Amino acid sequence: LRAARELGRKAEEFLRLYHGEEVSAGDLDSRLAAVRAEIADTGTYRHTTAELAFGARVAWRNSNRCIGRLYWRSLQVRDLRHLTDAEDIARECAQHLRLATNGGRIRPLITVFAPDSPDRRGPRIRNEQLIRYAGYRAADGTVTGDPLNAGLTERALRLGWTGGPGTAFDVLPLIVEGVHDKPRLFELPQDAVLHVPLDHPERPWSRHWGLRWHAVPAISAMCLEIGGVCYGAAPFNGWYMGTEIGARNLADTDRYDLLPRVAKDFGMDTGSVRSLWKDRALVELNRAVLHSFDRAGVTLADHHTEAERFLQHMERERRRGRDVHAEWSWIVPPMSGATTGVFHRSYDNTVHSPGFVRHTDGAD
Ligand code: HEM
Ligand code: NRG
Repeated sequence: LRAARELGRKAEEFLRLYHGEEVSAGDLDSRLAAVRAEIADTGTYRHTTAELAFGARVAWRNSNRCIGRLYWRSLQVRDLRHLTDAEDIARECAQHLRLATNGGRIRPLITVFAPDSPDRRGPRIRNEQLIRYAGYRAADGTVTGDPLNAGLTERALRLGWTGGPGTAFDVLPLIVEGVHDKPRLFELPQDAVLHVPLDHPERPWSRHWGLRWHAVPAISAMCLEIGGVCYGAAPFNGWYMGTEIGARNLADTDRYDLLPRVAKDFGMDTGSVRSLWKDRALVELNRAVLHSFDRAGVTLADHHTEAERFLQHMERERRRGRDVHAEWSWIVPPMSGATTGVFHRSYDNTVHSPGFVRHTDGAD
């Protein structure tokens, strides 16, 4: 009963927000009465398609860690709430990737599967992102591939995955829990995953290095919470900002750790940190990422442009009478921070609903 009261309160708060912002929403009082009756009757309530789309877009708008929020209104929403089975979900995750990739012109997109309800947990996707590169840990502790995903890789192997070809960029299968199922494995069809081969504009890396990254970052293990309803399987994507790949995924010492190799390729003096070889290698690696995505015709933001857009977003929201909340340490890019405008100010990090939240259940 307390849970139902709490849900009713959250539903009302969301519906007031929706009807306050969208003139096309119709009569608030009659909708509130219908939702209250539905909660009393069933313990939960169903969003309309329009409420779901608005809720998902505002969840993006409320993502304090996201620098890419200028285009929050343009998020495309696929309403697949009728799907609860692992197999259907895996198939539609692949289709999500095809639609989002769009031949390289990346489209911001979210696919929403069945929500949790009071009597049963909804489906879950256990991969942090739809596309993740395997990290195979050897007996001596060294990892082939992405060390970040070593745990997920072990989990897939325990579930019966026979492993990929053993490159540093093998795509992991999806681990999906349907409503009635134990976790099941599904390989992503090759045509659903676009990879961008990485090359440096002045060095012939592509000939020997075999570096690549995937075109679409699709976060798949966060819960979309709208008006007290939790959509635990709701993968979403925008496009990459170059530094995510060049200054973190490929550069962090506990990820692909490529800075020493890049520095050597350029003949930099790696004997002393005071040569700033790490900083110089970072710039070259990030130039390679921007160059390669441009050459492949795949959407990718640079951190200077995306930071400008974020400040534009803050200004536009202010004019609409809304505050933008943000988390400084996530908004400021991981290289050249103070060369971007987002560095030189502070932000209110208050969390709002609708939003994307991290599950605590069954991560491994
Ligand atoms: C985080 C950029 C679209 C929701 C981030 C981060 C960046 C970013 C750079 C920080 C990631 C990190 O440091 O690991 C962008 C860009 C987009 C975009 C360039 C292009 C359109 C979206 C969309 C959504 C979204 C469409 C949701 C509908 C989030 C969330 C986080 C985040 C929830 C925090 C993730 C976490 O806590 O791990 N974004 N984003 N973003 N973004 Fe965006
Ligand atoms: N840093 C992570 C991805 C986090 C989300 N970034 C985005 N999201 N751009 C990585 O894989 O490097 N998005 O929805 O576009």
